[in-house]
Amino acid sequence: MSDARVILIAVGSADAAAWLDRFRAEAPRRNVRPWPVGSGDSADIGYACVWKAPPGALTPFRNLRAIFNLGAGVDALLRDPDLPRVPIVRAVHPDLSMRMTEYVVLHVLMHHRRQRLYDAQQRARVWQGHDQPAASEVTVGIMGLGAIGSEAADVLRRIGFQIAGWSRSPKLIPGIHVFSGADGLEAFLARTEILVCLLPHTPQTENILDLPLFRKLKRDGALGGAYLINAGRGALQIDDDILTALDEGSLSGATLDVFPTEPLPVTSPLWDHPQVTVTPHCAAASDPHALVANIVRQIERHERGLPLEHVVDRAAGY
Ligand code: NDP
Ligand code: OXD
Repeated sequence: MSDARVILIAVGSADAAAWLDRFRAEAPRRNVRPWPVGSGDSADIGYACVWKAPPGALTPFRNLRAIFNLGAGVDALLRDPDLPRVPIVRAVHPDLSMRMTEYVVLHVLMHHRRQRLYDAQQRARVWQGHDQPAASEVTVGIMGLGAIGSEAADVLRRIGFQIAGWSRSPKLIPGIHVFSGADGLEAFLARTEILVCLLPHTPQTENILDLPLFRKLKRDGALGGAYLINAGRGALQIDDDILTALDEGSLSGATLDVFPTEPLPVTSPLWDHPQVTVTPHCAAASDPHALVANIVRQIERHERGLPLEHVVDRAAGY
């Protein structure tokens, strides 16, 4: 009878070897194996650390005790109909939250400080300044106030922006005007000039970033228009609605890190739209050097009978 303590690394991205090396360094007395393993060894696998593995990859492991998702979003994992019914732990770490916060702050300031306009002026050798509202005159609205959204909100608040937030459940966060649920969405949008989306992809959030939503944003504030930043998931947004909103003026600019189809097809008009900034789902990479020690610690805690942290609520989808 196996005691199922082997750690499986099932990573389908280019950094698979870096994850394997890091786990071997952090858990030197454990057997750490890359996916796929021979069928004779599958009973020994107790823990699976997963990112971009093919659907069904974990089905053979009947003694699995927990799955560790090496990113924050578990939408891809939960789409696997054969995923074993064991606890799923997602990546929550200050390193990941801060990388995302860097991205959010960079792009909020890019819109706030009209950097795209100054870039265009530089190319045309135009020396002309424009009105610059103070951060305190501008409201940034953050959809999703979880591990990442709450960190980004805090940093933006300290820069001086007015911050509104929207989450599923009500919250009290000092200095942030929090709205929740479907009932709170309109009031949240009505005060938001720069909309930052950091929601997970669930059945409830799919396609939430659509034309009717963009039309409810505040356009007559200090910035004189509304802006979108989506670094959550591509399935939250409807690309054609973003283009329509830009054309009609409901949006004055957009920064998109994620797309319904990734990589973004070369034929997409988003690539060369003058008001759109495209980045290739790179807002925050999970760094093995930051994350692995905590996963190994969680495995050790689990084996001492202590609860796992950051366990995904499968019914809620995040
Ligand atoms: P969390 O689970 O900590 O937070 C999710 C937040 O979204 C919570 O505040 C939650 O509300 C809210 N939420 C979920 N469903 C709804 C809903 N139906 N209506 C309103 N609010 C809702 O996740 P993280 O902050 O760790 O990560 C967020 C997402 O960021 C990930 O799922 C992933 O998709 C994305 N991401 C993208 C990266 C990139 O490189 N582009 C990198 C890392 C993450 P409540 O607080 O009430 O539960
Ligand atoms: C994540 C991501 O969810 O990188 O961590 O997208």
